[in-house]
Amino acid sequence: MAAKRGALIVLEGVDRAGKTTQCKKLVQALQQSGRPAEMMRFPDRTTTIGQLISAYLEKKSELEDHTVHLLFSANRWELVPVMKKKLEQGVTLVVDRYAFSGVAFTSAKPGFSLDWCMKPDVGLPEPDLVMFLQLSPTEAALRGQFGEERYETSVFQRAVQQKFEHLMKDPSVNWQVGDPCLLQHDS
Ligand code: NYM
Repeated sequence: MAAKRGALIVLEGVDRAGKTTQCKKLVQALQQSGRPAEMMRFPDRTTTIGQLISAYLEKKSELEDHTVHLLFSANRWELVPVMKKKLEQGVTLVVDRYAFSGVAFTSAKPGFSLDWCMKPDVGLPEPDLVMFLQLSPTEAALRGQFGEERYETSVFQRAVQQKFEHLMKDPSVNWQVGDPCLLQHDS
């Protein structure tokens, strides 16, 4: 008998919202409850495309804004066969960022419409659930020591947050908003 399809669960949020920690905890909790689960993350910096993206994010290279947007999308598409296979095998995928980050980050740059930004990702496997980790302004200020990567400034992150808020109005996506501070408690 074919395995029941796994669920595709995406965690989204601005930088430093705690997505990676929550993804790991969720995978652990699913596995402990006897469900096969694995974590994935985008960008996946291990592929050839991912390495181009990583160099750009680390400011070791410059890429034209449309070009890097398409590379982020291509990085998702190149992993689609793997994702589909695992989902069909019954593995639940917990994904740290997906196309929503792609749209929110690029459309926060001047001159990019949401519509244009969304087009390259049309047709990707649709998530069953997208959890948005909402960082409170107080907590964001505490975590304000951004790293060295591109996009890690308060001004840009605020613009990204607004784009996410717009995307969350789409009723065709199963958005759930969570507070990472509350979620981090084990109780
Ligand atoms: N990012 C991530 C994009 O600009 N577009 C995308 O499609 C995706 C998936 O890359 N600042 C941005 C968001 C983050 C950075 O950081 C990836 P991290 O720490 O690897 O999640």
